[in-house]
Amino acid sequence: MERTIDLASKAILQIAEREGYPTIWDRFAAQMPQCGFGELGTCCRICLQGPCRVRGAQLGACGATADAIVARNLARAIAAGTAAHSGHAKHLAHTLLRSAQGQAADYPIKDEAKLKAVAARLGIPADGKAADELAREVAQVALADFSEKQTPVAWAATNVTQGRVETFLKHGVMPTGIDSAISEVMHRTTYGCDADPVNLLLGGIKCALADFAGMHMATDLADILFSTPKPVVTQANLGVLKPDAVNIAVHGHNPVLSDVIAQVAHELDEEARAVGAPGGVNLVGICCTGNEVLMRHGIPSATHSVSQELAVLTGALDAIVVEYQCIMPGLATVAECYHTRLITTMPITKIPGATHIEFSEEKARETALKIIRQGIEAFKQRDPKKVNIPPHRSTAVAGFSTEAIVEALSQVNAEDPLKPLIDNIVNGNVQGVCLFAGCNNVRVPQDSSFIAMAKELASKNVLLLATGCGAGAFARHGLLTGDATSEYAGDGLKAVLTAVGQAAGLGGPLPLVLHMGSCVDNTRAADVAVAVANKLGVDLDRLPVVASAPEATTEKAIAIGTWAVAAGLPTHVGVVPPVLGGPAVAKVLTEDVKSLFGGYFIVETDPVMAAEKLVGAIEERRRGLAI
Ligand code: BF8
Ligand code: SF4
Repeated sequence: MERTIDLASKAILQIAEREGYPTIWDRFAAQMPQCGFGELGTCCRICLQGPCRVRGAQLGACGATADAIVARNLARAIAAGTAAHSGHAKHLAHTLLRSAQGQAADYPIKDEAKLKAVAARLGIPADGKAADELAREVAQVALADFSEKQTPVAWAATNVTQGRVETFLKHGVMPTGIDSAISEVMHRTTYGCDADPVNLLLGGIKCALADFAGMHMATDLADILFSTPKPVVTQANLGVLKPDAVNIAVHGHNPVLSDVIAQVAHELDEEARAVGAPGGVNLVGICCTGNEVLMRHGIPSATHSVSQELAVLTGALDAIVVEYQCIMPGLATVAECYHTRLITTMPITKIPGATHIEFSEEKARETALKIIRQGIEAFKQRDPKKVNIPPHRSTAVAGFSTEAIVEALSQVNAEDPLKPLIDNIVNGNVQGVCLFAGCNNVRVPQDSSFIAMAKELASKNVLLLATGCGAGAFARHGLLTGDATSEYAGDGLKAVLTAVGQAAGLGGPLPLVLHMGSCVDNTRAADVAVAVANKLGVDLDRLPVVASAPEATTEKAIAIGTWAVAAGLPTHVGVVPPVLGGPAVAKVLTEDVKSLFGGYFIVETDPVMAAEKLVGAIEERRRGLAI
């Protein structure tokens, strides 16, 4: 099977092969054949009598059915994804609180307008309060959202339509605490608890809504602390590494460290020059923390997800600074083959072979400078003979927060910014909207499904949004540009993107795909959908809006997909999740859930077929609205 369709990745993989350096693709091949029970989701290791592996009507030793085992495993995956996203949010809530209490001087409130908007949404009066006071109240409401309480999680209940709130309450899936939703899943899936597959899935959905809340909170608080993104032009792919600069990559998810590194990196340009790097310090991003600094600072993106080791294999990366999530331990192995310093920074993410420099908000700036100096030190050991930077890099226009999209639309209609979008959906110029999210997956030739689906949907006049590593795939392949709009968009979509782009002063069309940020920023796309639904006076489950994770990998992606379904969206997954061993579970997820929430999963590994199915779902929604 082809490993990637990205030319830069192909070039580096050839070097890896020649030198015998192992990557994820080699280790994945060595795993073959993978365990059939695991693939089907019917392996249970929940108690010490296991592992139990069941097929068909067989039962685990305790009597658990295949469907119960599959549903338990799925619910636990959702809980893990929720824990990751909301752990990230909780971290930011603590940072905001410290900022408000004057204990984190490096974290001033950068976006007071966003602070006020978030406070208003939460029902916190802002009148006459200083920013710090308001920030403290917002941080306290955020932290209170984690524990069990009598009322719904504020970030879940205030960021969806009223119709969704009622639906969630009706089906008993409105979370009343983010951490408690996670621990409830762990409780009900432990030995001898919930054995009813449907009840387990509803528990998973409740937890997924806690995931939505945590993600939305992470986005809101990051905007307050680091500013809300605006359109920005940058570059993407391994060609953003520079032979004459100290190249430092930030990798992981939380901007609490990477944003500070982005703020101070150029202060050490002279030190970099002094060790023989005339280009100074060149900061690049990997994965979602890369997206965070790309959206707010225009920091170029080196690569994402499955190809992260390849950044090291260029021989030009001097340091790779990580915090948490999606950081492959394999990075330490490839870093050993070069001079690259792998630097871990968080107490919950240490990797054997890495240098650990613990990060704290109180000493953010100081730690950021110390970390950059590690890269400058490492540069001295760089072997120019081992440097192979592929020439490939693409222009990428990013920074499309909800606010930035509304701002662009307001250039067309200042009084009623959503009207041009809604009018064009109604008149069919824009048939619908697809949010592309999620990872690359070693099972899929890297980027292939994203690119094939996007071209197909764009030609059918579907407006495309993207986040996470999906946005990275589009960036690498030049789809975050107005040129891509001219080349691939259908006539109606092209006319709309051109009109808005011109009005917004871009001198050409908006990009074919609007990059909305990191994975937690999927909630920005949800905000757009909620605003459109409220304006139209219909609920989310009637909008011609769909979601797709064509190359999904992580438990976080499973949690996101699940809340997208609960939010009412037809949601495509391009890799087969481990649920097929539970036929009742598979049927609930792809069919029956529609009658409860309106959304449902579409599992389709062929990208062209997947695009067709999503167009079908959009057409069905359009018929429902009689447009
Ligand atoms: O949170 S898309 S591989 S980096 S999980 Fe991870 Fe998947 Fe990338 Fe961002 Ni999201
Ligand atoms: Fe086996 Fe039941 Fe234990 Fe799972 S919980 S390992 S099915 S005995």
